[in-house]
Amino acid sequence: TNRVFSGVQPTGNLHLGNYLGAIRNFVGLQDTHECLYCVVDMHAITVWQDPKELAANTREVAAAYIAAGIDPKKHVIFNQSKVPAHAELAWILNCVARIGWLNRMTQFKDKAGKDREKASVGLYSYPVLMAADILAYRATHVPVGEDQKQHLELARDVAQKFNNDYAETGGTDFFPLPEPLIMGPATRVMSLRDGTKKMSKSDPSDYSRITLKDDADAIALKIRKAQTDPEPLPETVEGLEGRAGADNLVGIYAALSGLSKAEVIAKFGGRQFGVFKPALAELAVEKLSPITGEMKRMLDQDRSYIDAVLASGAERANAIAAPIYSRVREIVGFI
Ligand code: AQP
Repeated sequence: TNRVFSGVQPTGNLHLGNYLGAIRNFVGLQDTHECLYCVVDMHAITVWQDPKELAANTREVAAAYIAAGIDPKKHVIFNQSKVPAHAELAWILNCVARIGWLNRMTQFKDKAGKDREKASVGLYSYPVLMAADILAYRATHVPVGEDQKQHLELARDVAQKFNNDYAETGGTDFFPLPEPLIMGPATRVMSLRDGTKKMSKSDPSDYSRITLKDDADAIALKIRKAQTDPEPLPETVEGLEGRAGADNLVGIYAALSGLSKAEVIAKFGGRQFGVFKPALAELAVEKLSPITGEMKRMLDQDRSYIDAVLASGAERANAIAAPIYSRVREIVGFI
């Protein structure tokens, strides 16, 4: 069977990159795959989170999933910490993964910063927990943004090594090697303040990202202030090369409209940003406001519904993961 697993961290500031690079693609897989979409709260605490905010942010991600169009009756929406198999399997996989593999992870290097000795051990072994998230369900496909590609490769290596290490007791082909699904024209949305950096939740500047909490005015303001150059838009897609800010805005327009970048350039090539930016703002508001409006409604008025979705999702996720983990225990030799 084809089983999809993916997750988003409840670390606040859920943004357009998370939506276009991940959540929107989750929605599109529902007709063809069995899907599990997780709010990865255990990943979130690899960097300290205020407990009250963590709870609110967990509901926010769940609300985004539902508002974006994931059907919680047909598919599974849950938070990671409610299903014990994630942590249990992560321990075993920590013993399968090699330190040398983790040392190559660029996200750790970026997030740990200069003083690496002060980073949490959890941040370091984050990719192993991510492998456990996926393998706990023997998921075959993982829709993610481009920045997660390296972690997915590690998950495949971990699965392969587990299967080999435990071949004699039933490991052979036990874990499928999960395939990344890096889909659509917006697999890497860039910061609105710096077109060479990815749009991110932790950027100190609120102007760097459009969040799923922004109203129409905030969206318009942030796009108006987005960093570009003084030239008008080029007449060809090739003309976007070396113009990171312009390229990013054209990419966002393409992703939101369903047009290709070439089609966006055909429409706006030669025009000034004074024309293009308001058009982009209008499009962004049109596409995002139904989702952000529904999120806000749920978070303000229907928290018990969100909690019920998460509770039912956790039960169903556990029903899939528990028997798989029982097999893992046997394969490893735990009695
Ligand atoms: N800029 C982006 N463009 C496209 N996809 C993106 N994703 C994140 N940023 C972009 C994708 O969103 C999913 C959820 O991400 P996450 O919350 O699990 O982790 P993250 O990558 O750490 O998120 P941020 O926003 O980038 O946070 P910080 O500030 O901590 O670095 C993933 O599928 C991711 O690829």
